Amino acid sequence: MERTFAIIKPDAVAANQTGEILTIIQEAGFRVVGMKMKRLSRIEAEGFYAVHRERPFFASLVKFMTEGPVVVMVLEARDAIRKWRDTMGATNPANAAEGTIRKRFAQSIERNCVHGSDAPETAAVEIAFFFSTSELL
Ligand code: FUP
Repeated sequence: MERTFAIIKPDAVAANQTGEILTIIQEAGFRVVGMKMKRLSRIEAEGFYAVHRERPFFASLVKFMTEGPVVVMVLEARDAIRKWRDTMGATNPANAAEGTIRKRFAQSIERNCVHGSDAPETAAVEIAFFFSTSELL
């Protein structure tokens, strides 16, 4: 079993898509081992996306990620990292496959409704960024 880190981003929470996205997650066979709703501070969003600090979209991305509440989650499944990225679809919804979350709900490459870790090392860092061990059930 593997764990990955997921976010339902502010656009999807504001559009009341949280329930539908959770249904997709559960029907895909993930076990939700941690989940909370919170509003990211600017410091948290900048820290979470620190690898993108030099990119031209960084300031806009931080503004978007702090505009309203998000749902942060830890998902468990066999091959969870790849499986969740396949379930989300491509970063840019214009390139996302039919049936993926981003194809269905996302508006743009920035407002793309969900996040998922891209590798085991980043999953470990991202999970620890938001969850203590006792919050993973
Ligand atoms: P992903 O791994 O799918 O989250 O994608 P990236 O790590 O490449 O990008 C992280 C976030 O930066 C994306 F979810 C959205 C944002 N982004 C932009 O806003 N503009 C871009 O051109 C690329 C990424």
